[in-house]
Amino acid sequence: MIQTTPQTLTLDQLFERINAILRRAGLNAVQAEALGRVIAAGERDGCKSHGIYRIEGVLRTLKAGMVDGTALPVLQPDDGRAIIRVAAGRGFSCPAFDLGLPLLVDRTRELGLAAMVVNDCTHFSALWPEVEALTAQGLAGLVMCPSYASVAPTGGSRPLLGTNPLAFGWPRPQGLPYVFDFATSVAARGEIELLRRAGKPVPAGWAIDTDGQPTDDPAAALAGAMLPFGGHKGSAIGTMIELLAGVMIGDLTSPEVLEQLGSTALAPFHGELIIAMSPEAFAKGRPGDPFARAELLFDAITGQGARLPSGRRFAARAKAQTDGVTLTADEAGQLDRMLELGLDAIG
Ligand code: NDP
Ligand code: PYC
Repeated sequence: MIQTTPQTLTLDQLFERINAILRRAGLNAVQAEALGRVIAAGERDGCKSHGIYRIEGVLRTLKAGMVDGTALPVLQPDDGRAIIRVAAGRGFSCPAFDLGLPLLVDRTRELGLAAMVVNDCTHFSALWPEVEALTAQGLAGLVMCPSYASVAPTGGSRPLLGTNPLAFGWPRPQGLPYVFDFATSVAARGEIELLRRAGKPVPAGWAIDTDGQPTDDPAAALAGAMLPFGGHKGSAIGTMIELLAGVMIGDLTSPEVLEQLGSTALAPFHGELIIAMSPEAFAKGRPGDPFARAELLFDAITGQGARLPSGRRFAARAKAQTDGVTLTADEAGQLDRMLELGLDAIG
């Protein structure tokens, strides 16, 4: 039955609903489980741009034959060194990350620093679930990936860089980790798509139209180019991500992704770089406990009335754990349609 009223779900019910939709659409159990957890976590944490809204894009990409929903990621032969490689096999990135995580954690504890390279994956998700998987193990993490050409470099006027997210996490022994996770464009592209659907204007400074002129029209912004955050600084960091998580790992850069995919309506296909560090190993032999010193810094930040990144997200999580997640009638109806019709729900 298609819902016509708002609906409140427990977190388990939300995951089960998403998982069922993904299985119905043809994802194997490994991929549906990994994607279901990440999408449900996005909705739980109030990250609408990477919550249930992304299911439609997953299904559209499957229907277009641009991702293999039956792929199983494969851990590449381990040479005992710092770089761990996982071949996603043209499946989604999330199960590939899950597969490589235990070895990445072991290797980081052994060497102090290790990295996971995920190749040949379709990637649509937020990065904080991966950073938090590392901080939960007492490790610091830095995660990045390209997307598809949609951001003009500062001084340019055409899409070239991706929205290239960058996430960092620091473990806090007594509490929730310090985590930031953001697009290197002013906002994630998903935010503009959500504004378009809501009929709302794009804030000033986010995007330019196809003539290179500032625009507040979401459709014109999506057709034109987004702008990097912080001007030339964001432009350079976005370029660094193209280099480290594209060129350096032998995978596609954002302009190459768009050329292969031919559309920004599908989830991008590229690689991902996850760097894990042991704070104790780096601080060895130096004065002070790195975790205690980090707390002094966090206290000084919040002591000025500033908030730590992820604070809003953690508050949304705590509320959702108690109250569940409320979907609008439109959202609940759309989930029902996707469960009933599978890939036929996608026009
Ligand atoms: P936001 O600008 O919404 O947030 C960026 C970060 O800044 C968050 O950690 C946020 O914490 C924090 N923050 C926001 N306001 C403050 C404040 N006043 N003080 C301190 N910290 C603050 O993120 P984006 O729109 O840039 O990105 C959203 C998501 O999109 C990310 O999760 C990213 O991974 C994802 N993304 C994925 C892509 C992909 O290719 N897979 C591409 C681009 C983006 P909080 O959440 O608590 O507000
Ligand atoms: O929101 O910019 C974005 C995005 C691109 C790919 C996945 N998310």
